[in-house]
This record gives sequence, C-alpha cells and structure tokens, in this order.
Amino acid sequence: MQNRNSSFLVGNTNGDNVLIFDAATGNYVGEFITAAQGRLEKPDTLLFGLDGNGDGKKDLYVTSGEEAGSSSILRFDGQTGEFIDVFIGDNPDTAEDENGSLIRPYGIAFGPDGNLYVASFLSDQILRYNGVTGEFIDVFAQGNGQADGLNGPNGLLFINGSLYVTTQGSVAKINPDTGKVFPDYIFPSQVLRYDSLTAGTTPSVFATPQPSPDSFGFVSLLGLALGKDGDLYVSDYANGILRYDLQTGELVNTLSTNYTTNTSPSNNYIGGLAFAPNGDLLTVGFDVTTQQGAILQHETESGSPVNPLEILIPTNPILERPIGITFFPTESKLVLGTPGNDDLTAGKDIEAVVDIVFTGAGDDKVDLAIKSYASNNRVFLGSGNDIIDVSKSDRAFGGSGDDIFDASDSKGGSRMSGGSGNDIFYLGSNDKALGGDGNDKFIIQTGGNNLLSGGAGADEFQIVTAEIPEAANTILDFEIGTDILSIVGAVELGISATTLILNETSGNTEILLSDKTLAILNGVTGLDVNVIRLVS
Ligand SMILES: [Ca+2]
Ligand SMILES: [Ca+2]
Ligand SMILES: [Ca+2]
Ligand SMILES: [Ca+2]
Repeated sequence: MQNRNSSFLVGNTNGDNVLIFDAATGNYVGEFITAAQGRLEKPDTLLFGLDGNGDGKKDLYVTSGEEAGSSSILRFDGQTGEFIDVFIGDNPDTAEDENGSLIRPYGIAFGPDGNLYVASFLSDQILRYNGVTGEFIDVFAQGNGQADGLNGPNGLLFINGSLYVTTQGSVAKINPDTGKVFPDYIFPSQVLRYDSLTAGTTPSVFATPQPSPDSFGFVSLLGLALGKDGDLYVSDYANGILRYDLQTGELVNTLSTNYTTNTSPSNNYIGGLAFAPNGDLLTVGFDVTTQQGAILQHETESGSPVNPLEILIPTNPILERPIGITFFPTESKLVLGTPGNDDLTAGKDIEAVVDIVFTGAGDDKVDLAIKSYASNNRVFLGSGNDIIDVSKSDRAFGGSGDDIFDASDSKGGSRMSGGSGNDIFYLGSNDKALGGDGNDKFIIQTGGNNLLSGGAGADEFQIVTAEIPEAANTILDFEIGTDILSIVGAVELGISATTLILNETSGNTEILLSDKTLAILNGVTGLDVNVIRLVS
C-alpha cells in the first residue's frame, strides 16, 4: 500500500463524520470516521497528535460537541479512523467537571510544554490539559468582555513558543429566557498572541483585519497555518485567506476564496486551512444557502500560495458544512531499485511524495515530473548513466557515471547533484544544480533564477539556448580558462561580441543583452567577451 502523503481529511459539522480525499487527484477516497459510529457531534478541528493507542503512529484528535456536557476531544486511530477514547470529556456520573469549563471546543494545539491547549468558544477561555492523559490542568487564558481580549477564541497555533489565537469577537452571554449560553458579537475579530505560557498572561493584538469585499460585511477569523515562507495564514469564515508577515504583523496579501459568485459578495463561507506536502494551500468552503461544500486550492509559487483559487473538488453533497481540514502526517517511503536498469515513474511505480529512492547500479530512469503533485523526494541514482526528471523541491544525486538531469518540467526548489562523470543538466526555473567532478554541461532554457556550480573539471555553461531566459541565472564557480560559456542561437537572437555587455559589480560579472541580464558570474572579474562561444 502506498502511504497517504497526498491524502487529507475533512470534517463535516453537519454530517458528523470525517472524509478522506486525495489532493493529487481530487478524488474522494472514503469515510475515515463514519457518522454511524455515533461519536462525533458537530466536529470542528482535526489535529494529528501524540500516539494514543501505542502503535507508534500519530492519532487524530477531534473537537466535538456544542453543549457543556457533550463538549469533548475525541481520539481516533490515525491509520484506520477507529475510535480510541474520549480524551477530554465530562463523566456524567461524577460531580466533577473533568473537561474543565469547556463549552464548544474549536481550536486545539499541543504546546511546547507538552500540554494540550483547547479554545473553549462559549466560555471565552483557553483551557489547558495534560497532553498525555487529557487531565484538566487550568484555565490558561480568560476573556474579560473587553475589546482586544479573548473574545470567542477559535483557532490555536504555536509558532516559536508563542501561541497565536483567532478570536471571533464574541462575548459569551446567557440568555435569561432559555438559560442557554450564546455568542454576542460585539467586538472585532482578531488574531491575538501570547508570548508566555504563564496562566493569566495578557495577549498582544497581532492583527485586526477589515471585512473582505467578498464578505457580507463582517470578519470571523478561524484557521491558522504557518507557510513555508515563514508567513502566517489565517482563514476568515466570512471569506478570504489573510497572509501576515510574522515579524511585523503586516498584511502581505489576501487569497480569494469566493467560488460561488462572479461578483462580490460571495455566497459561501470557508472553514479551516491546511498546507499540502507540496506547498499548496487547501481550504474548505460551503454554500451559504445549501451548506454543501467544496475544496479549494491555491497553488504555490516560489514557496507561497498564489491567486487565483482553483476548485480541487467542486460542490458535492457529501461535504456537509465542512470546517476542519488536515493532511495525514507525511511518511517517507523507502524504494529500492535493482542492480540492473530500473525505470521508475511517479504515480505508477512510486508515489513520489516525500519518497526516498535508491536505484542502485545500472542505467536507471526516474520520472518524477510526470505526476504534477510529486515533491520533496530524495533520489540516489548510484553508478551507471542515469536519467532523472525532477518535479518540485526534490533532491537528486547522480553518483558516478554520465547522468542527465532534466528540470524542464520542474516547479522549482529542487537540487540536482551530478557526482562524478560528465553530467548534463537541462534547467528550468528556481532550481540548484551542482556538477561535481567531471566535465559537466548546464543548458539554460526559457526559465531562470537557477544557481549553478560546475565543480571540478571543464564545465560548460550554455547561458542562452535559442531563447532569452526569463530571469538571470547565477554561476557560483566559473573559472576563466577552464570552464566554457556558450550561447546557442546567437545570430538569430542578435547576439554578438558587440551587443553583449559585461558589467562588473561588487566583484561579480553580469552578462547583459541590452538591459536584460542573462547570467551572473559570482567572484569573476576581467572576463573577455570574446571567450563566450557564440553558436548559431
Ligand atoms: Ca538500478
Ligand atoms: Ca549515475
Ligand atoms: Ca554523475
Ligand atoms: Ca564538473
């Protein structure tokens, strides 16, 4: 069985169940926790955490229940979805409140102290429990009914020891007629930050956003996630995902989540958010009227998710007011080739998400790029003359032999290392290539922004191939007199020794064609333009 590195879970607040989907294909896989199990009541946050049943794998923690008595954190086997136990919950047979003063748990997070922090929405509290036993410890934070306080806490996320909390801006009150507690929305929705884990610490206000133009005029912050770019991503139930600079608190940009109308406002709300192993940002949404949900995706470029949104899973009645979303914990799968010639294709022979592959001896072929979702693999090609197509954030090692690395279909972030032998690199954009020993060749195509290092030997850097690259590429170790610079298609592109400009700056040499920088040679000065080989 392949691992579940591209699979994620979605919790239905109206279906009382949890579903599995495959992010690589957008396919619905099946029910992970069934409604028939009868355990979940309006499930909210889904979080993989400490192993609860001793099988060595992380288990799934789910917040459940809207009333004081039923408010609980339930644990389910992280592999099978089988119910383990009520991790935090009230025992109706005792006078004691084993769950503290928990009412409507939303966000949960394991702290650096090993404790589990739980946002109790309808008591305006963050409660603290033993992360191993679930035993109630104390009230970590309590709203005071004032502005900038803990007013309707929702999402929780620890980053560098600080606890970030989204608040909905509500104050829990009791309806005198019914005796029921309800949220009175009287303050702005905010992101708060606690820099100390001492109970009673006063939070600072990290952000107080304005309503999205796609909203019905309100803000209701919900999910929190940390991007690979180091920025904080916050989902707004009323629409939009806000990206904040973690250091300055500045709003960097907003990702649109309006998928139900062509104009503002949208007719959908959104729930939590989760980063996929390949960096894509996923969120769940549902139609305000029908409550039927869809899964939205923002693809990532240069480490950050970007507009426009894509609909990974269109509106489907199996998504019943979905809120919680989480990916399975990634597991690296070890794949071993044979001493002979192997041919491994992503999506067919290997899952190619966080895999570790050793192809052994022989002339091997590995195609990662054929599967658009492939990412974060480590491939050791060993001896022999091997060929690999990298995809995204992959690491490929050629070993001995004359190897070929093709990043033409790469999505960036990969690192290719030729090892010994005369290796060839076909570059795309935003990758790194190291030639190592031997006479290696680097062929630049239309992309750019690659980092190239030839290593020992007489290496050739073909800095232009029939088209001007979109962005300059940087050569880290060009050696005048040993390495070669070449341009293919020079005549057709109007490139000659007189149209090329060499610009020395800070000990580096830039090679320009009019105002376009083609390549940067780090640590190189005194280059003669006539050494650049111009090939028609
Ligand atoms: Ca092999
Ligand atoms: Ca090799
Ligand atoms: Ca090699
Ligand atoms: Ca070399």
